Amino acid sequence: MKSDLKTRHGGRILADALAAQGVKLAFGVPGESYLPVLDGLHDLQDRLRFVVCRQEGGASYMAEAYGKLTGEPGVLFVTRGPGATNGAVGVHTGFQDSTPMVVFIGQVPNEFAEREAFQEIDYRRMYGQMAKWVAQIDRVERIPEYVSRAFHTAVAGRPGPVVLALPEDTLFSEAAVADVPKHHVVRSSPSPSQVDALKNLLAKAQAPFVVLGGGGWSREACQRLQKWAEGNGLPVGTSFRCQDLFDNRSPSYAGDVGIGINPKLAQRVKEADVLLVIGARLGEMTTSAYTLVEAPVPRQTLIHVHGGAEELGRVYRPALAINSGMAQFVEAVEELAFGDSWRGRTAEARKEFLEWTEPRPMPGAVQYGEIIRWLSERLPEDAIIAGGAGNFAGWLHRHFRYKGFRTQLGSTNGSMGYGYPAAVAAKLAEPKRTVFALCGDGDYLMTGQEIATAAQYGAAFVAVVVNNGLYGTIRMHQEREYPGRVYGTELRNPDFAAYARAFGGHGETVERTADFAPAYERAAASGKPAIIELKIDPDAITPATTLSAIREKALRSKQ
Ligand SMILES: Cc1ncc(C[n+]2csc(CCOP(=O)(O)OP(=O)(O)O)c2C)c(N)n1
Ligand SMILES: [Mg+2]
Repeated sequence: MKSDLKTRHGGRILADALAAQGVKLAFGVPGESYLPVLDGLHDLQDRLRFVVCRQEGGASYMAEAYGKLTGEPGVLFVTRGPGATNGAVGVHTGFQDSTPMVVFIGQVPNEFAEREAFQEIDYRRMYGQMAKWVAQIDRVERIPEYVSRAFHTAVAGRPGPVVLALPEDTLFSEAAVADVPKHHVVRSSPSPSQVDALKNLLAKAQAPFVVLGGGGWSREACQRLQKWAEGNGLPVGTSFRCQDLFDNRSPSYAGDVGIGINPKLAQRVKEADVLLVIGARLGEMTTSAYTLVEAPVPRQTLIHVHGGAEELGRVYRPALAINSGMAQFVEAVEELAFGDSWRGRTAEARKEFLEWTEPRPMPGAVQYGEIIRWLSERLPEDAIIAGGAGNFAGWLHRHFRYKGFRTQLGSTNGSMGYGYPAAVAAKLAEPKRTVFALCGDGDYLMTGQEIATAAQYGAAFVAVVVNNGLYGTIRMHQEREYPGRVYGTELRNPDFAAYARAFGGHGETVERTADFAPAYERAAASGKPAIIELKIDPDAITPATTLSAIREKALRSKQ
């Protein structure tokens, strides 16, 4: 049949391969290293949109957020050397977040390989630790095979990023090859004996606790798991920045097992006799630096369910290890019933959650916790909340109630600058849903120029920039370790509202709590990318304490 195949250049073969994999959006910054790909994409514009961004850091976060939101691999194109290095942050984020991604990087022509040619890097070595698989496509006729493998690998087991380097000669050469059909999502299921073992362990439990997290979930799997947990009166927590895996309004929801955890919840996790961990990796942030669950053999009877076989037993030696996809696990256990004996403890945990998440007064004219609570009630149930990293996010984690699957986009690697581009990607992927971004002043300016991308593609959403004039998180640690010796943590900021307007967006500045709601309504109605600068008192460093209190305590302890 070979004779029926049309001859195409490598760029077109690649573009067609992406279309065959079902790709609808790709993000990137162009480079002369992959011109044939742009030429190939040129003809597919009605099916596959290439979103051109302003810096590869933002572009890579967009691809990551797209993968996280949709479950389909987020696709990123960056040029060699500088593009590849700028784009690394989203790949690292995707790796730690178990997000499917396929990243394409330009590469020097094979005839110049290994000479340290212009912008040459060996991506296998550079990305080796941040990706599930890194390869280089050296022969044009093998492009469909590599792309098919890349998509299969990105979504299989524990999802994650895959990197493919594209030497110039591969892209410019021509071949007559067939496309490969769309990838399968390969996930395993629990065996009947594992389900029996789980049943026996849980049946004996007096104080079980469930932690949900990680990648590979679906809306339906979350809903069915919630029904099972509620039916059995099981208490459920969510791992760091995975708060949207369980409706926070459920009587079974006990809170966020992440950074700045409710001490009462931490105690519950520690004292659980059976800890059922579904999908979470049990990383440093989720375990409060490996104290809630001790490595390598936890005190709790640990049932660990994970999509990646290699993850099971890597840090923790579980009593029962189940290698399974999330939906497959839910399907296997949802008929198991355990009676009502856990309900009393779950109701207590719920009460503690409600107490913990009540906003408390903080210094200054802006009560930021109340604003988050207002947003939690004002935004539609399916609104997507994208957040960056910094202490400002602590209020979001504590006071916002996530109501359903993929209403949260965050970086579990604590990577600053994530929220804004993640929101751009979310709005482009799901234009009908309300999108909201929460950024810090330091955090926002890491990728804030992507407001140009939002304006260019008509991604209208509201972003709040919480301005405390500080790299506040670092200042907090600085005051704790070296009280009064402030250095390298202060910021002199632009007028963020004017910045938004300069890009064709809408700008607001809020300095009092009561002004927030009308500013939000104006911003949301503007139909433009909007920024609300929220000026908070720099002393209000966390939802629970002040910088001055931290400094005084540290000074006292050093006396
Ligand atoms: C890309 C990146 N660089 C540096 C850090 C270290 N870091 C963590 S939080 C933080 C400060 C965040 O500042 P801001 O966004 O203003 O939030 P705030 O803590 O003031 O609320 C820094 C520098 C990081 N997490 N990610
Ligand atoms: Mg700040």
